[in-house]
Amino acid sequence: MGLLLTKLMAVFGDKDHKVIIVGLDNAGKTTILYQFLTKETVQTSPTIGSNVEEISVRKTRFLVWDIGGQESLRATWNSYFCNTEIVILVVDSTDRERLNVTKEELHCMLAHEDLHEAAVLVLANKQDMKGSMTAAEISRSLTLGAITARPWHVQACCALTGEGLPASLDWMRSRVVAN
Ligand code: G3D
Repeated sequence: MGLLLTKLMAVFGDKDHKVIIVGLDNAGKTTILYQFLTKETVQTSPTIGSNVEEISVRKTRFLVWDIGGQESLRATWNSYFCNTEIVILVVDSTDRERLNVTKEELHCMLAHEDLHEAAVLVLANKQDMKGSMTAAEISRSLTLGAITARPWHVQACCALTGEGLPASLDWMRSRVVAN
């Protein structure tokens, strides 16, 4: 009965589902968050501290925390982990040089006990740019296949046009409704 009630609450929107957006600085986190909200491209400045916004997807509500990605701020990421249901990792698909840093940050973060239950959505952003890596390349480089104990998904997208973002929201909704 309790489980049924929880599922119904997820479908009918009685609960906020906590989501964090992480990724290195300049990956496009803030642009994606505001695309989710407005479906318009916004002028951004580097995230200092965090932005939090509520997004509603067919009555399922997500409280989305955009956490700053500069090196000095990454040490504070774990203070946001508690009760997180979905981690969105935003990757600049043109940034081959720092993909290894992203991989290390991802796997270190997923080892944190507060994130053991969280699903992972990797957004391969900036697909509009020449020479960008494909979602499959990013998936391989981040060794996403090694994540076996939780649901994960990789989605190609372009935050400037919003391409790929509706599919991401659908996946997020399907995850929380499935739980
Ligand atoms: P962050 O929050 O991860 O630090 P931002 O990243 O959202 O501030 O974005 C960093 C820069 O990348 C911004 O450019 C933004 O417009 C750009 N950007 C974000 N997503 C895309 C995308 O899909 N394609 C392209 N071509 N650019 C993108 P500026 O010039 O303002 O620094």
